[in-house]
Amino acid sequence: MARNLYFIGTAGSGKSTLVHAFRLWLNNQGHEPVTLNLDPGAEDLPYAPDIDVRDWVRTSDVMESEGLGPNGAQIAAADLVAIHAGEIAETLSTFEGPYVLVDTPGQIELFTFREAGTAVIDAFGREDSIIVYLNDPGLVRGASGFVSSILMSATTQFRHNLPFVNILSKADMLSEDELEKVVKWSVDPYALYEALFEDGTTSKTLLDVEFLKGMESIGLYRRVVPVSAELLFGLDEVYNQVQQVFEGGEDLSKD
Ligand SMILES: Nc1nc2c(ncn2[C@@H]2O[C@H](COP(=O)(O)OP(=O)(O)O)[C@@H](O)[C@H]2O)c(=O)[nH]1
Ligand SMILES: [Mg+2]
Repeated sequence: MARNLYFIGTAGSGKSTLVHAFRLWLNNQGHEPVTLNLDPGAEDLPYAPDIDVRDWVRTSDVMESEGLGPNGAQIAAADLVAIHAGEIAETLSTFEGPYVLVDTPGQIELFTFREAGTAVIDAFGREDSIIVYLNDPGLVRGASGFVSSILMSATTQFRHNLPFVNILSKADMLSEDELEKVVKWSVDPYALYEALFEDGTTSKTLLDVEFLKGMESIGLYRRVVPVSAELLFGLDEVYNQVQQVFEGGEDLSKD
C-alpha cells in the first residue's frame, strides 16, 4: 500500500516547490512516487502532477460560473473538492507507487479547517498517511513567531490526527547563525524561553511560555528539519524521518 505524504503549510511556505524537489530526490533513490496536486487555485506548478484536482475543480472556473471574487471562489472550490474526494481517491487507486506526494492548497485553512482536508484524507485512507508540516523561515526566525508556527503545526496535527514531521522550509533563506538558533530552539525549550524573555517580559511572553509548556507536555515539541528545495539539502533527512514514523508505527503522543 502506498504511503501518503501531505505537504501542509501556510501560503508560500514552499509546498509545491518541495513536492517537486522531493519527487526528484526520490527518483534519484530509485523510487517512482505519485504526485497529486490538490490546489484547485494553482496557477503554475513547478512540476507536472500525475493527478490534478484541477481536472475536477478549478478556482478560476468557479469565480466565473458563480460570479465570486477570489476569496469566495477559493472557499467554494475547496468545498467542491470535498464532494469529489471519492473520485479523486478512485483515480489514485489506479496508480502504483510507494509514495504519494500530496501538494495541498496554498492557503492552509482551506485544507485544515474546511471539509475538504478531512474528506480527502478519509477517502485516501488514514493508514500509512503522514503530514509533512512546513514552517516558514520568515515566521520562525523570531522567538515569538517560532512559537506561533509550532502552534499552527500542532493545530494542523490535532485537526487531522495524523503523525507528522516538522520541517523548516526554505532554510537557505536564513543565515547560518539564524538557522543554528532556530534548530536549537526546536530541541532546547530553555534556549527558546531565554530568547522569548530577551525582549522584555510582557503578558504575551508569558502566554508564549505557557503554550510551549503545554506543547512540550503533549509531545508536540520536536526538532525541525531544515530543508531547502532550492539548494537541495535536508531532503534525505525528511525521508529518514518519514520512514521512521512509518516503520516505528509512531504513537502520536510521543516524540
Ligand atoms: N529560497 C528558497 N525559495 C523557495 C524554496 N522553496 C520555495 N521557494 C520559493 O517560495 C515561493 C513559494 O513557493 P511555493 O512552492 O509556491 O509555495 P506554496 O504556496 O507553499 O506551494 C516561490 O517563489 C518559490 O520559488 C526554497 O527552498 N528556497
Ligand atoms: Mg502551492
